[in-house]
Amino acid sequence: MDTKALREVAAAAIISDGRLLLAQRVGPPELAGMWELPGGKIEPGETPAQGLRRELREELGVDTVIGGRIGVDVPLPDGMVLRAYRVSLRDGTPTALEHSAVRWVAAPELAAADLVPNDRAWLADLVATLNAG
Ligand code: 523
Repeated sequence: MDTKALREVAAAAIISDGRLLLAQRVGPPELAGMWELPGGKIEPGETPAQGLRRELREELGVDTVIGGRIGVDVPLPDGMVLRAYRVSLRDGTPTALEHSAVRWVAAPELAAADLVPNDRAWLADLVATLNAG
């Protein structure tokens, strides 16, 4: 039996001025061109917050503050789990260093966006958070 903890992929709901940051994936082919909450795999020895801050520095060139969870756990293949966190910007302007583009969306544009399938699980929670803000 596999006794290892679930490997986590953490994703960032970066919210600023009532808008959410979306990033456009470059791959794999079935996800290329679709929009996601940026993030990535947490490495062994990292807390989710440490790993997500590292990913956001690498992918967007920003310094961030990682907050609480938003939305459900999304099971991924290979025993991984995808989790979203509320994130605020501390320093820098998000830049697409590893994505093809980034954009800020308010609730109506988010609802209409071509999101990667996994991230659609968080849509209602994200829209509610934006509308509350
Ligand atoms: N997702 C996903 N949504 C989402 C993220 C950040 C990731 O569905 N918002 C999925 C896509 C992959 C897996 O989680 O199946 C890992 O994400 P990836 O490829 O962005 O993680 P990285 O950047 O750590 O991956 P490698 O550098 O390729 O190891």
